[in-house]
Amino acid sequence: EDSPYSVQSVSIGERSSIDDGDPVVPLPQSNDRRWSDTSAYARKKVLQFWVQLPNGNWELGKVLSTSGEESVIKLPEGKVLKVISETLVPANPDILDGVDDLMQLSYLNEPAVLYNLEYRYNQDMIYTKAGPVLVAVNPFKEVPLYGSRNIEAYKNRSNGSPHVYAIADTAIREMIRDEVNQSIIISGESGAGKTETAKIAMQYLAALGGGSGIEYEILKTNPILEAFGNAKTLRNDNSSRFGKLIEIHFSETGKISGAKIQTLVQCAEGERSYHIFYQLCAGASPTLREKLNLRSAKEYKYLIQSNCYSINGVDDAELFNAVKEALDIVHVSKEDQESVFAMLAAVLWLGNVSFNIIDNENHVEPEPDESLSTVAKLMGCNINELKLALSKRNMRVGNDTIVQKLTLSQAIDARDALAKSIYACLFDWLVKQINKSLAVGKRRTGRSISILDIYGFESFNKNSFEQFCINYANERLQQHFNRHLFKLEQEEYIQDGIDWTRVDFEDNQNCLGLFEKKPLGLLSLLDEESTFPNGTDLTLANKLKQHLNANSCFRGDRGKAFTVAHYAGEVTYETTGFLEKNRDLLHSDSIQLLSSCSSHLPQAFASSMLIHSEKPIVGPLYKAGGADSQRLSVATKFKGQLFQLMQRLGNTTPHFIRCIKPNNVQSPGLYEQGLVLQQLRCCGVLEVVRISRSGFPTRMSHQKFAQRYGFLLLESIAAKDPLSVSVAILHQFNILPEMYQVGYTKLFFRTGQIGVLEDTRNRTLHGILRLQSCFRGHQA
Ligand code: AD9
Ligand code: MG
Repeated sequence: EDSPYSVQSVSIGERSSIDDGDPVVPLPQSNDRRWSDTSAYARKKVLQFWVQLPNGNWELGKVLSTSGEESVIKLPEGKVLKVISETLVPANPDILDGVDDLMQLSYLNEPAVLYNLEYRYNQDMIYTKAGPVLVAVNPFKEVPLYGSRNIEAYKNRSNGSPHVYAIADTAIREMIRDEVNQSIIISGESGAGKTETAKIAMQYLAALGGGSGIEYEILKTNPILEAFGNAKTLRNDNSSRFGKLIEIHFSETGKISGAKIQTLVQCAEGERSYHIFYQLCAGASPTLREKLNLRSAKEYKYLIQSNCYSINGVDDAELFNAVKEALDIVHVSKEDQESVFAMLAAVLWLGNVSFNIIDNENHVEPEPDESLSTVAKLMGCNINELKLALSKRNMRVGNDTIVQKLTLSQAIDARDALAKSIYACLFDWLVKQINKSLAVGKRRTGRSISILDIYGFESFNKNSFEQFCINYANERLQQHFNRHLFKLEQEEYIQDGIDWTRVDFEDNQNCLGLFEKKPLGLLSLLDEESTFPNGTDLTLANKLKQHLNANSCFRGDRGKAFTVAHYAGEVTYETTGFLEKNRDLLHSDSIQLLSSCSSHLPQAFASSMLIHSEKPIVGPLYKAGGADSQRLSVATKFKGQLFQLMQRLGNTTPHFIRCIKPNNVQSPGLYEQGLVLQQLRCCGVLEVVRISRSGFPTRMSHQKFAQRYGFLLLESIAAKDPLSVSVAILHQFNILPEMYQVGYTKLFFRTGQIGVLEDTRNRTLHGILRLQSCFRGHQA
């Protein structure tokens, strides 16, 4: 699709008169012809139009005159320009400024949507509905939309404006009404506000389902997971480096009974390392410092690489105390907490281990200094075994084992791989402890609401393995979104015999196939190449090109690059580093070292690393307890976790929230049209509004409808079958024929229709209840 920003040249003259015969500079053709309301017919009726300026932004203009194919347009500041009439996009009347739901717009086009969101954003109304989807624009400042009073207002439905609270409220109600598990799926770019949105949703659920105290524990998982899983990046000071699904369980009485967290493996590191390292260095007590031989952050090589020790407005020492308190609350014992901190210190000290070259083949041994001895002490291992693990490698050749000395770069890799694995295991271990503490009690109903906070689609100038994984995950989620909103929608209409002109929608099955097909898909080929000792980034690229060129979503590029046509646009990946990042570089010697440690955490880590699996082996084979244990490639592990996630989401009713980042500088009050538009397109918001509005998004079975509203009938009708009752209700309430359709089994309504009925029903019910209590009062 062409970018709307490929506008070449438009002259905007500051002129008082318009008839001086300047040559007309042609604007490019409108790039988006999907909007029916850009038709010539629509154009005739409107007074105001959107005009695209050379910088890509849209401005509102009035038509002064039209001759032939061209129109003369006046912009707000009196500027006048000539454009090709066809490129004008009709604007909505002023009374539609800032509507709650984009579906209410008479003219539904990109500039109208952009303008509506901006209009609301400028008044701190950061939430807007796009049909069934909630759009949230990051305010980058505190907005007065949260807290107990607002929660109360959504709970008793006195506030009807779009909000995360409203979504959470609907989820709870539907969970109870339909007895179906729900999910709230939050997506968006880095820094768009997903994690904050997830917390806001959790707050609402905790407020409504609270009482047992477990909700407090659940909320306290946030500071822990953020300390250990988030880092400062260029795009977000508090960027989640992992994806998470938190499943909140409810009891029969609608109270929270427990929760379960599932994480999606951690992605690339940030500009600064994980927050917890800085927090530990800044906040540890003198006793703890001495125990861990702890120094200031500036003395650790892993932390000085970025030269960024603090974050504006963040007090690391204070946060450290908050993390400790949160760990208390989720029942991680003081001893375990100390072990956790010891592991963190061990990772930091490992980074300071240096190597000396001992022969002329560049083989090395670790320097026997304070770093090395501190690591050994913290992990509880023998210093000589640590030395060996960092300088030698046992290789199995047939039935023999040979010992290979490591060169400097191999030793550094081994050291860093060990540090990374310890950290990754520590994170997983913590999640496991938290899950134990939150374990769903016996009174479980099996009903739950899951909140998914996952990194959004990424497309940069240079895209690597991390973007490859992230975008693959998003492709899966998009399919979930599509399936739910479009496919199911259509199928349901057709099944129920509703007159429904088929709407085409993009299915991304082909792109998913490109990733997942066996044996000739991106993931399989990547794993295969990763097992070849001689595989390189170039051989990988060539292999992909050789096998995948037939797929229309794939294109081999020059050198080591390839392009995938994702649902959100094309992304070109550089295979540089793919194999290395996909292989698990941890040596069996390092795992053996961990299992030999006297501290219990390293031992637990060692056994968790040895996964018994049928999956393809990448990296060396390990012997443990007599059985061959295999370690998975990063991509395979990722895919496995993703499938687990999707499986959990599969049986839930989803609610979607799309977070939008209005600028790249994390500043309040700055709304960049181009940036917003690109995100709206990436997450399919525009498409979904168009399709939802054209259909009948609300539906109810005849039976349910008759049951729910039948008592409102003023006159009793002869036939008592649900269909007849339903039709009688529709007539009584004067619902216009174009606002509903009667299917074989269900009624289908246009947006907003059922609201009227619900209101009447609630009013009537309240009336009855009041009468009853009056009556009882009299009796007494
Ligand atoms: V990433 O993919 O994990 O890098 P997120 O999770 O999408 O990203 P996050 O929720 O961390 O972004 O939001 C980034 C920052 O935006 C926060 O630290 C807040 O400063 C700011 N933010 C986001 N949402 C809100 C909000 N509703 N109110 C106020 C907000 N500030
Ligand atoms: Mg986040």
